[in-house]
Amino acid sequence: MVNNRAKNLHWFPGHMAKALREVEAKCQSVDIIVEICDARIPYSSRNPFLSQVAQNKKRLLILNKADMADASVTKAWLKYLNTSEQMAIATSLSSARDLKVIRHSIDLLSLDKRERDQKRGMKNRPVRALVIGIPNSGKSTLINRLAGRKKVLVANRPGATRSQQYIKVDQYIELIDTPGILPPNYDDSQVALNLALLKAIPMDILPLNDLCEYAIKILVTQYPDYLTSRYGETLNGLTSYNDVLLAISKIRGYLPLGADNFERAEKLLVVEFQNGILGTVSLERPSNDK
Ligand SMILES: Nc1nc2c(ncn2[C@@H]2O[C@H](COP(=O)(O)OP(=O)(O)O)[C@@H](O)[C@H]2O)c(=O)[nH]1
Ligand SMILES: [Mg+2]
Repeated sequence: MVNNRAKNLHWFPGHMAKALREVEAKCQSVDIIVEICDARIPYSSRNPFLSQVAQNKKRLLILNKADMADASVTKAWLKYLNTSEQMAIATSLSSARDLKVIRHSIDLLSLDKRERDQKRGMKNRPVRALVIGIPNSGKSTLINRLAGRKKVLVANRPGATRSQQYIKVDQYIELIDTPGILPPNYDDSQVALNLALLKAIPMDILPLNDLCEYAIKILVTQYPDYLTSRYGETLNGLTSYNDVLLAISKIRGYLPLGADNFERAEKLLVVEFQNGILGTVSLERPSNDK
């Protein structure tokens, strides 16, 4: 019953519309879009309105933080998300190899553009990319890792409302300097739970026990070994909210707080889940209704 208890789940349509207008304006001045989402929740961490504001642009979809996701599920997502309009790859931004894959993918996506340029006699015009995604998906990390020490301002073009600046990655690629921030779409309470459990939105937006209940449900149904390997064999076979939290409270010495006060154990479990301490997880799987 998250809907009734959710505290701050009001995303005003006006804010959403304004953010999307800003992204739309940025899209005008680039050749391709690099959209970045969370590999553990490729559905919940994408804004469904992006396709409306970024039409007719080639798109690279990056399933980031793949190091924290269930590898077999990520593989299934890639198969599902790779389409003729969109190239999908999975990355971990601390990996040098994955950064190479990103560059290579941008190269592939800009083949048409380079051919067009050549026909028009314009040689070596770099491909311009807008990095876009919801907060905390890894936009800044990606830009910094790609640009590295060579972070140079290469253009200052007057736009409709303010000037647009580009960061030179290398001879071939330029990134727009401010990433397009897409608002998370947390009208849907399931999406909000996914976002909060993976730190894509602040966890205090939702009641702690809703988050914890959801985490326990995922763990006992999909990753039962994680509970025992993190908190001990006494959790083996426990599936109910109370049983799991009581066991964790005992093991961690959080009792006596009163037998039904599990707040410390709830916090511990949610924070450890969020930080990937329990193990790699995927909260969403590709299916026909996604
Ligand atoms: N585990 C992991 N963490 C990442 C990865 N990419 C980014 N992060 C972390 O995610 C957080 C948000 O990244 P940031 O670049 O600030 O996201 P932004 O809000 O989209 O600009 C930071 O703590 C990053 O270190 C990744 O591939 N794997
Ligand atoms: Mg950022």
